[in-house]
This record gives sequence, C-alpha cells and structure tokens, in this order.
Amino acid sequence: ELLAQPQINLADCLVQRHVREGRGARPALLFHDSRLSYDDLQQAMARSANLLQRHGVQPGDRVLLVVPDSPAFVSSFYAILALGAVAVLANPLLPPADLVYMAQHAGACFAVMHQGIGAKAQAVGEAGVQVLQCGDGAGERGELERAAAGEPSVFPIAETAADALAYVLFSSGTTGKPKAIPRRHRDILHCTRAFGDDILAMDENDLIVAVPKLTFGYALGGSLLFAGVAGAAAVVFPLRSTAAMVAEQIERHRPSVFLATPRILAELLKSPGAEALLDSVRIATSAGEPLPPSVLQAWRARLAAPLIDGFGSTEVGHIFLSNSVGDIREDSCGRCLSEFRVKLIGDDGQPVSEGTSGRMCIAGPSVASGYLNDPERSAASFDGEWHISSDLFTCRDGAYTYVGRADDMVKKGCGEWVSPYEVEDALMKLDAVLEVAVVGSRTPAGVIGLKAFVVTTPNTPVSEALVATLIEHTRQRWPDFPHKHLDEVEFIAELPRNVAGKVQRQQLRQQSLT
Ligand code: 3SK
Repeated sequence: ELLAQPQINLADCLVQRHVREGRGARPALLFHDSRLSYDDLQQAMARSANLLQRHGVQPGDRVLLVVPDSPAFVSSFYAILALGAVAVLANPLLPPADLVYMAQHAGACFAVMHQGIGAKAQAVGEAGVQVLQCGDGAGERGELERAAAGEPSVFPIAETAADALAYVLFSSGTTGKPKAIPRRHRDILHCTRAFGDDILAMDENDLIVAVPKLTFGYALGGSLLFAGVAGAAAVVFPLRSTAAMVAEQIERHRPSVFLATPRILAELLKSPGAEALLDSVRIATSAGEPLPPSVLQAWRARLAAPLIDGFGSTEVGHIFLSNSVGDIREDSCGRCLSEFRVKLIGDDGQPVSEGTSGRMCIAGPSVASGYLNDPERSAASFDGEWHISSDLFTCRDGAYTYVGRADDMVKKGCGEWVSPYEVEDALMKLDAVLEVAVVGSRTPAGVIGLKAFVVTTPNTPVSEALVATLIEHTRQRWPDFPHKHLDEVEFIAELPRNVAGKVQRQQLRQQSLT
C-alpha cells in the first residue's frame, strides 16, 4: 500500500517501482509508432535527472515544463520529481506573456521547453529563467536529448515527504490570472484509489487514451498518473485534440480506457462507424464539462461499454463525484467518491435542503489548502479543510446534478433562473447541432434573453429557417416555461475554448450583453 509510507516520490512509485518489481519490460507510453517500456522510461528519466542536476537544479527548485504531450514531457516531468524538485506545468499553446507570468508566479528558476516554441523560450529566458530546449524524446532530438544521451541511466531518486510539493497546475478561471494549484506527492494516490480503482478498476493490462492534454489535471491524473500507479500504459499525442485526431489515436492503439470530454464524444457519436471505432473500450469517462444527457443516450444506443460521467477539479486533484458501473444516471454526475466528503451551501453559508441548489464544498485528503502565492483568492475559496467551489449542484438521494457555475446562470423573465446546460442539452438532440453554448444576452428590447451560439454539423446550411427551428424546439420542449425559450441564435465556426478545452462562456457573455 503506497499511501502507508511517510516518504513518497511519484518518480519512484509510478516508474522505478515497476522496474524494481520486474515489470520493466511492460509498456508505459505509446507515442505515434514509438513504444516506451517502464525500463525505457526509467532510463530516460534518470538521464534527464542527471542532466538537470548538472545544470544546478536542486531539491525544492521549481522547474517550468512547457512541452507538448510526448515522451520528453513525461521523462522530464518524472526527472524533475526524481530530483525532489517541483514541476510547474504550462500548456505550450499559451502566449509568451502567460508563460512568463506562470514562471514568475511559481518562482521557477529553470525551464524545460520544446524547441518548436523558440520565441516563447526566448521570452521565458529573458525573464531570468534558465531554459533547456528539448525535442519530443522519441524521433526528434533537441538540446536536452543530445546532452542527456551521455548521462548515466541510473539516478538515486530523492526521498521526499509524502506531503512535499510535487507539481503545480494552473487552472484558468473565468476572470483574472490563472490560479496556481499545488499538488503533493501523495495527492494523486488518493485520487487513484477513489476513481482509478473504485470506479475504473484499472489494472496493468489497461491502455488509456485521453482527450485533454497532460497540463490539464483530468488527463495528467487519469491517463499518465493512474497508469503509473497500476503499471498500465498511456497513449500520448501532441497538439490540441480534435475528434479526427482522437479517432486516429483510438484506431491505432485500441485503448481499453477512454477518458473523454462531452464535445469529442458528441462529435464521435455523430459520425458513422463509432461502434467499430470504440469497440476496444471497456470503460469510458466524461468530465471537464457537463455531459448532456443526449450524448449519454447516443452512447448507450450504440455501445455496450459503460460511459461514466464524473465531476472533478484541479483543487481536489481529480474526480470526486462520479457515476459508477451499474449506477449510471442521465441527470446526474453521480455520488461522492470514497476519499471525499461534500456539502452544498447556500448564500448564508449553511447547508441547503435536499433538491435546492447550493455551492459545492469538498473535503478530503487530496484537497489543496489554498492557491500558491495567492492569499486573497485562497481566502475566498478555502475554509479549513473545505474547498468552496463556485459550482452549483442539487442533490437527491445522494446523487448530485450540476446546475452551473454561479456566474453561468441566467435570470430571465419574471426573475426565474435558467441553467444554460438544460437548454444546450435540448438543442444537442437536433441533428443540425454539433456544439452549442447558451448564455444570457441583451435582447433588442433591452431585457435579458437567452442566446445560443451554435456550431452546425458538417453540410448543414445555416439559414433563418434553422434559427426558427431551434427557437421553436425550445418552445415545444417547455411550453409552460417561457424563461427557457431561446431568444436569439448565432452560428459560429467554433466555440471559444481555453487551452484546457473548456468553453469560455465569459467571452460569449461579454459579446452578448453589450
Ligand atoms: O474538470 C476539471 O476541471 C478536472 C480537473 C482536474 C481533474 C479532473 C477534472 C475533471
């Protein structure tokens, strides 16, 4: 039992342990046509750790890691941890100013950055951070791979306290600078127990494909780290995931576990051949955004494997509410998982009654106690053992239903609240709709209305008739609730998303309310 130890280093538990215990030849990482075993990964990690140590990286130092998902990302991540240093993960798609902010905010003195983002590396370097550039760690060699090739392939992994800081993830809120969330070595082991073991029943035979990228906690935890705990294999691929790219990875690697997002699921399920494409999957998950019931219905109509909707956050470490095999509900993201406790509170800070919406508060062993170097925002979101989120839920019989972020709700008509997700789900049932986001808008009469930003399915012509069909659909769906009727529709080529792939409703709201 890994959690029984007072000293835990993830580089040991998730990589070196498998080599030590005779599982070194098993696959750890799949990247295009490359296959890295746990032996290969341990050696790449050790070489990089030796190299970083020679460059002066010390235990406790913060090292910015800005590398697309690849063997180089993974071996550098574990090398930083092996040194007892702290990996500060940043998405390579972010602009230079954001990367400089992240490096400075986290106090990074060193950075490993992909050589393909030279201008960004220059900006980080000019901010006083020592930068080492890498390739992809497979076919493409950079400065890091060339120098590391001469380093020993063994490294004495630092003995770190289970509570020591291991890595920092940034969570982009709707406003302000991204928040830095500290993660300790032991945190992900609790999350693995709650979700990887209890819900996914992962073991060393699993092969995981995840839609989001490794700088997002859902994928970092659910693919790379859960795989490391189980001795299973994770597929990694660079760039922002499109449905076509995900389909290609699934076709090539035939995963048993598919960590998905609603958007990619909806797209895959609207294309013919989804059954054949996904027939290796024994369990799929949906998280990152609310799963529209229509997408779950489409999945169930075509696939026998369970699709499990869950809800998590970077502050908690991973998923803390989830459906489970044998208990899958269309109107709920499930029950509180074994490691956690949750409560819903109202504006007065008191628990709300059953069926009333309230702010989700979470306590448990992997819950952060605050944001890094941010006392003000920490005070607003943490209270003792509780993380007070801005997510609103209702609870019935122990199952939680997502209502929206406190700032996503729209008050319309005679002051009645509408959850945009309910209206989006109704619209997603139409064949013409590929993606949709609903926000509050200012109507020509100057009152608050509901506006849908719609991405249509390929080959669907946009027209006034389609606008009328969408509006009429909401009227027919809720004949007695005019506050849920659409007032306006705008067709757009794609929804604005942040680098983690979440829809930027704030941007759409700003556009619609001015
Ligand atoms: O959806 C999220 O924000 C999330 C973050 C970290 C881990 C898991 C999830 C679903």
